[in-house]
Amino acid sequence: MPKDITYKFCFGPWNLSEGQDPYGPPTRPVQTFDWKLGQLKRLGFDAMMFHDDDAVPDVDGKSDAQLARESKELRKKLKDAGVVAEIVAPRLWFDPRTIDGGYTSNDPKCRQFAIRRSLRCIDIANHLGCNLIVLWLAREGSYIRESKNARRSMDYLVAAIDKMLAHDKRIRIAIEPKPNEPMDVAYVPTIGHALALASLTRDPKRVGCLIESAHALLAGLDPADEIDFACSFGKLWSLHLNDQNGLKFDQDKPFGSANLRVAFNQVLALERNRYGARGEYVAFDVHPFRTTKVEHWTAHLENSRRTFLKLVEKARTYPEAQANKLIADRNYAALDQLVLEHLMGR
Ligand code: XUL
Ligand code: MN
Repeated sequence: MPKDITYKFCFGPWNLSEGQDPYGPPTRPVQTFDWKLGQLKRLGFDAMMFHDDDAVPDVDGKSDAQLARESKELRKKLKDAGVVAEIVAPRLWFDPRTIDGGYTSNDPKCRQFAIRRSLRCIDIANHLGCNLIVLWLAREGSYIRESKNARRSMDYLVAAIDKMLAHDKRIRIAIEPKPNEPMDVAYVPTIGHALALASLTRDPKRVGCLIESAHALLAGLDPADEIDFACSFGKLWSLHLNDQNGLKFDQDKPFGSANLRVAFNQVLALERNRYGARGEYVAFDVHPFRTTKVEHWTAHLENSRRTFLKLVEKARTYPEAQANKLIADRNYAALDQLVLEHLMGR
């Protein structure tokens, strides 16, 4: 295993959430952006990830000049805090015009809105000095299969990405697939789908992906295999580590919380692919449990990073020679136990 990557860490303002769920209101008081940035700095994280309206609230109500001014102010605030913006993602799932999807809405005016909003997201990223745009395709799918045309939707997705690529020759786009929630069935559920879609765009070199552990698990996949698959194509440009207990709602649990071995295998995969060597960040898309008290508000982030770093140590001390001997002997029962005992320690 290479032992030289020093990982850089990241989270977004939404990862210090207030505890609301579809069945109940917030359980912690709303906090300002400045407080969240202060926490990120206090915890010693390196970067912050943004939705366009995390960076500039009420994007649609603002002129281009206002957008430029506010994002430059934010850039200065980040610079003063010694923090960079890792990614910016258009939030295409809150506005009434995205009820039936953004790029794949059946209404042409709504599709135009989604594209216009994405181009403005790119402008914000530019003002922040960031060239990586993330597309979580939240409502690009259907609740009722017959309500949308999946074949036409692929053309709409390619056309929208092509417009973004043409808008700015320096940006790169990382697609973050998720198989369901909020949709019944999403059009881009896995990394294979994301990379196949990338190949249809005008500049496939600039379209890659972001893997979220929970999203892969919801698709019934092992996130470590998704990491190896994406890295075989040189396409893993960002990462949302977290955890998920089975096929439920998107739980965004702390990394390793539900299945330490699955977490370990993700770290092994990151190490063997030298993730981070080209400046990529490890982001934790994790949420505090709803029951979390104000004084423990950042524990899920600190714990995720702590678990990650402990698993890096486990990856770097993994008895590979011993494992290889067992593999050569097809003694997978012993290999299984070797992994468990390595994880449990002495
Ligand atoms: C949703 C999700 C989002 C994206 C950013 O499941 O993971 O927070 O990461 O839009
Ligand atoms: Mn995510």
